[in-house]
Amino acid sequence: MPGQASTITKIVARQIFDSRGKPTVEVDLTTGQGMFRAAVPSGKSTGIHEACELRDGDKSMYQGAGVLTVVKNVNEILAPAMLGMDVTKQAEIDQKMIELDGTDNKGKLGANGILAVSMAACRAGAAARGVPLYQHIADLAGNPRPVLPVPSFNVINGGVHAGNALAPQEFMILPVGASGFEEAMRMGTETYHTLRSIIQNKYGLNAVNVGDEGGFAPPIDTFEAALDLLTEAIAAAGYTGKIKIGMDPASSEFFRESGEYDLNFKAATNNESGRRTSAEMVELYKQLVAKYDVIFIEDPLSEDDWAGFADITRELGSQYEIIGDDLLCTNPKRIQRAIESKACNALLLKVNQIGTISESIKAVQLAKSAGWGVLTSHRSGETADDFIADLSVGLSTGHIKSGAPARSERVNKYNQLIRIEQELGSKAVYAGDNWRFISISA
Ligand code: 2PG
Ligand code: MG
Repeated sequence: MPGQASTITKIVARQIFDSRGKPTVEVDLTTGQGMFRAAVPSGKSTGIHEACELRDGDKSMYQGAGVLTVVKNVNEILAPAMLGMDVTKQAEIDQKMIELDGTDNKGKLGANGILAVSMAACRAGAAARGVPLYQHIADLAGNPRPVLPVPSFNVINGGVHAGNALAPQEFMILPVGASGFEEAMRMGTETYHTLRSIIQNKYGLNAVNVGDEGGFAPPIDTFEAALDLLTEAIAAAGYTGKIKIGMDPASSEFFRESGEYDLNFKAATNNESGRRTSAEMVELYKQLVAKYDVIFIEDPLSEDDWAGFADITRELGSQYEIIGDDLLCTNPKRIQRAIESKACNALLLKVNQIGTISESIKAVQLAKSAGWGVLTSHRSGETADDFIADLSVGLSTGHIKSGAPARSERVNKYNQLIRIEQELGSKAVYAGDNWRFISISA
């Protein structure tokens, strides 16, 4: 029998609201140690191969986006079945929920409900063992070296996250040259505020309104215009060479049935001049990385453009990180296919794409065993839950993206990393130049 400290005595779910004002799921899980809470995020540029985020579909409430069915599933199906289980046994807890759901994509009970329980159980497991959450996660993964990630601040927002005409979704800055996480925050926030002034001077006050992830959404419509702004801001802040650039075009959002990409997909009048083939997109990226200080491209091509992904990885993969987000959906089966077909060389880790912590750990282990990088990620719809901060340290993912250094649902992940760095003291290791690959095998 597990000791009382690690035994689940109660699970209660409720509907709360995310950073876009959309319903999402929160769970309180109780053991002899107390109550442990977790809330799940929600994406907008979601991949079609993600685990099922179950919504009520009742159009008379929340435009169909309610999660009351999931709340009921947790309270009436998962909770009674899991009472008495041991929270230090994360794999058993997650396996039990996978079996109770019984589908491939967690579509019966909802991955959003299952994930909330999985995260809350993980927190309870750490408390039962008397260790910090990042250490508990490191132990679950057999990682002997927890490392603080480089923050990847999304400072220019486009795509479906912003009300401008810019097709690519995210332009990020990474202080790889910082000596530690706190210094990375200083470099990132100074550059963010410098960028604000530059944008205001060029485009006026309206242009410094922000998108879903706290980055500015100026009236620009090309990759080059965004990258010029970042390059100027990094230089003006005094960090040239120390802050690098990452981008997430999230190109599934502008991939058309015709097999082409549409860089004008948000333009008021679209004259089709923005149409590009997969090969033309690869050519565009080659020109961009030659001109700007870019270190990674996430989802350069669409979620099922396996051939395009293999092309760009062959062309640029030795020097640059090519990250699969919609392509992989944190799904070990898709990761395996990408390893075999050399479709990318890094995983975007989003826990709600797969739905349990154990499967997320498996996905990272698989990616790392192939020598890939891993970028821990938030979703564009977030909550105050800062679980992914500890996750990134526990799995030594080398970098984390949690939006701009603005808006509490973004900054609270970065703030938790400041706390972890302080707690580790002289034992803290910052990924820095090592952001791309950190082994987690013993
Ligand atoms: C992405 C994410 C997070 P969303 O594409 O990487 O930045 O966006 O959560 O909308 O899928
Ligand atoms: Mg993405």
